[in-house]
Amino acid sequence: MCVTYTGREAMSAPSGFRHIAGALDRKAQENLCLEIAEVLRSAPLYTPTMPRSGKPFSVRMTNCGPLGWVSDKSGYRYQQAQPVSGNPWPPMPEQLLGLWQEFTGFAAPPEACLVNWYGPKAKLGLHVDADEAETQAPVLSLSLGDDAWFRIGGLQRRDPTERILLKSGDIVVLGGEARLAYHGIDRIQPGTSDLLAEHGRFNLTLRRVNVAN
Ligand code: MD3
Ligand code: FE
Repeated sequence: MCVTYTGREAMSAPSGFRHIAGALDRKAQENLCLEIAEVLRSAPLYTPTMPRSGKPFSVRMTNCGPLGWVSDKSGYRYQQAQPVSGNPWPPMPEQLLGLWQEFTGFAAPPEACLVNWYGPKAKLGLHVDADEAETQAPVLSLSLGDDAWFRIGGLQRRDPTERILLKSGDIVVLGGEARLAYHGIDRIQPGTSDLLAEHGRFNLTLRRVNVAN
């Protein structure tokens, strides 16, 4: 862990965590919104359910790219087919492939882009992303729409956490130790952005799933 001093308090963030505030300008954000609208036409948002309990997530999801992350009563996994229609996921927009290259520098392209939609009341509990065989590749996250309080801790659930406000156009790159850190979204702040027609937030996470060779 590396300790960084912000002037007011010492924060202990896992190494390999990069927050690039304002990475995308307004025009780039608007272009991405159009691309997401296109993805949603062939892969509508669905409500995932928790393994075993079958309890619905408050976050709605879809994916683009060759693989998509899904969750239902039988568990979490990546798959080529959409869970509702059985169709393949739509292709990943070029703009996203460019951002992956620019911000991660990872040679192999991402295989999955998970699109999370947060309505005004949605949240995502503290969890670790551990469904990818490829753990050397970073994860790239991109926020669009309303501000969100993101929480990140350490490798253990009991480790101390800190809160970071993610705004529209921000990118977070998780590599190294941070790749396996506990994290989640406490809540969004409805109405803090006018990018989207409705109150809410999109988060896109780009991931390499299989080990590149
Ligand atoms: C830290 N998404 O999809 S993005 C997820 O805003 C997820 O929708 C949140 O957690 C969201 O799994 C947070 C930032 C993020 C993404 C992946 C991470 C942080 C991460 C992977 C490891 C550690
Ligand atoms: Fe996650």
